[in-house]
Amino acid sequence: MSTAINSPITSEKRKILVTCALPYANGSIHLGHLLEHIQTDIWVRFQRMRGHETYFVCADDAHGTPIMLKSQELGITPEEMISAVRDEHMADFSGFHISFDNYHSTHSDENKLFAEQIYNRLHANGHIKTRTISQLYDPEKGMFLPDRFVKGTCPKCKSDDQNGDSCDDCGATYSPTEVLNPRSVVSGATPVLKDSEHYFFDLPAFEQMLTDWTRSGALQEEMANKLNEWFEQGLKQWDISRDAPYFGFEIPNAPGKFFYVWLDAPIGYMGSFKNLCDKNSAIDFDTFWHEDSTAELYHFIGKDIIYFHSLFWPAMLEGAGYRKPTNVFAHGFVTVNGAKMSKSKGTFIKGSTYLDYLNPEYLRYYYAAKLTSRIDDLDLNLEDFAQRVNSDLVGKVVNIASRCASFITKRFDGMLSANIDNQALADEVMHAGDSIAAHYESRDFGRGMREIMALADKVNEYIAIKEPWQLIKDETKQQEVHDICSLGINMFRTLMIYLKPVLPVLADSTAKFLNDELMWEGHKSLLTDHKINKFKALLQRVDMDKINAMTDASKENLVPTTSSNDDKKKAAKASKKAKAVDNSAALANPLAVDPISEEIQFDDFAKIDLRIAKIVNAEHVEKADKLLKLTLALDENGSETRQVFAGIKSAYQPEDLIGKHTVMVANLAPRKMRFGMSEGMVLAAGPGGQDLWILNPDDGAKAGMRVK
Ligand code: NOT
Ligand code: ZN
Repeated sequence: MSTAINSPITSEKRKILVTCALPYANGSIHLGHLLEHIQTDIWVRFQRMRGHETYFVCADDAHGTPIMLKSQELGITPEEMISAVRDEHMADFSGFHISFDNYHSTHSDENKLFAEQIYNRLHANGHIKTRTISQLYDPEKGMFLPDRFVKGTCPKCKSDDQNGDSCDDCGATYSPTEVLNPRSVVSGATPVLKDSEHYFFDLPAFEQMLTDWTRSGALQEEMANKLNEWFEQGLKQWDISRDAPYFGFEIPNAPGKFFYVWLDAPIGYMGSFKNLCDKNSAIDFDTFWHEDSTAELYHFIGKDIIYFHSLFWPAMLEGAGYRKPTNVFAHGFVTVNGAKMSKSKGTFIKGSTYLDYLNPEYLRYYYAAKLTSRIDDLDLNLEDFAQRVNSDLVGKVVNIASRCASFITKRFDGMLSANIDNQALADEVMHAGDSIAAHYESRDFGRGMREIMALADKVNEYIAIKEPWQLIKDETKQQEVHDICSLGINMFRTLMIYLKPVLPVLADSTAKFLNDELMWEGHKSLLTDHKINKFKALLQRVDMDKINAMTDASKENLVPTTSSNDDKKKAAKASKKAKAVDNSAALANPLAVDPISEEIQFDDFAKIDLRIAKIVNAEHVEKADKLLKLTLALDENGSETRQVFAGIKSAYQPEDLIGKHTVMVANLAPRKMRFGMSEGMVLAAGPGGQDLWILNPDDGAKAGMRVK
């Protein structure tokens, strides 16, 4: 049963296609990438929750010179490399609960088809021009050198070892042909000038359309300013061809010429969406891309790639007869502890390293709490991060549930009261839905989070004033306790509905706890006379030790882990080279594999005495951040027990373990640990953190049984 308040029904159903920028297929996902993917994912989950037909697609950006060269360094084909990297990227994104509808690659049939089609249409419409240009060429390697692959002396300040296009010392920018004593980063050879015919996209022809387009929508203020600057400087033709050898798509009717990676990268959005449509016949490609489409199309990007998305891309779409984006949303860069992410400080943190130590929802929340709709940079201050998550999520939100739940379970048989103790408080929390939704919609997530936390403060204050833990002692106040705690649980539920786009997993465990789906519309009603389940700890506090361990491990990330020394040397060399050519990519060996575990003989296996044990006691171990101390009984009446220290604290509260059965290794030689003797092992499975499960045998199993 639920008690509804009156508020207008959400507006009509929208069709929304959302993308975020395509990560390059030669480096690992790091916390900088994740700002964008988390921002986009929150927005997408919010739209889905509101009932809009929303699709979220992405892909790896698989083409270009750096990818070609890196695969050569690794001694594998580019196809092998990009496929391994794509697997790695997908695993990282799923670890952070990024809910793509599709994750494709720009090196795909669909993308080739659209790249050729768009190019052919632009060509037929007279938007492709050719002319011969002169560029630096590596005579040893037999290839033209992109700017970043030339190094030399700065023509302005004469400082040595500067990039081909800009000087780190004096900040000058120049053309690579102006560099003094130039050398090729690829082979070390002195480059020579060489002529070649290039293909250009005639961007200036689209100036009027682009001006109109940028004024038609609600562009971010900083973006509008930037575009005005570019219009004032005058648009230039864009070089879209590269000469072989190049990893990419060959240009139709132009042997030896390839599309520049940035030509087919945005087309990758279409390619990925087409691939989704081909897998799901209910989604119609044209509905989203036809010239006259009324569906909405949004690109979330970093501030460094605005030019591509707000000039080249809309112009290409227009010139080829497709619709243009509804809007492009740019965000700033991530700094860590106030500075650029640094490998030596351990603040260049890969997504997978983060996941080894911390719950992804902490980061989702912290980014949400600091995101605005503007293009400002965002600082991930690691101490503030721990403090903010602990105080907001654990101390405010989850605290409401942990203060109220046990009374409901123990005293009121898990049933929420039929009464509403404080209608004014309930109304205030329920009515905030529209304003919080407006903050999500406008990507002002930080404001939304502040509003939610202010409500959580009010609810906590209400509970603190009422003191149900005192009232419970008075036999005549039982109904009051029931009503207070029921309202507390309801308010927790409403806040978790608001937080669901940010914290999908916490919302999921909350849904199970409350027997309720936490739909957006649910914020307008309360659960009364409703059965809930036993409360289990929903979220652990962030532990500063884990953060430190994560930054330590990030320092080690500089040398990728591989199975043999030879591989290590090779990978380190490749990494060094990659560093020289691509500072933006993390230095992972894409082919690093988990070491294969050692093979044992049947006799070795037979020695292991696996036994069902009953956990008769479990307790915290002082100063240990991972361990619980378990007392395991090898028979049902507990006459033979073993003491075991198990690293399962992140996943279990001691009180939840007592009375359970599990599987243990009973004949392991006792080991002296810092906290005492450990006389066995319990078996558990899972990636770690909260996702760790001790093996839980069937109900019929009794302590002492051998496991066969
Ligand atoms: N791989 C690029 C980058 O900066 C982003 C490509 C985004 C897709 O990491 N395209 N467009 N336009
Ligand atoms: Zn200089």
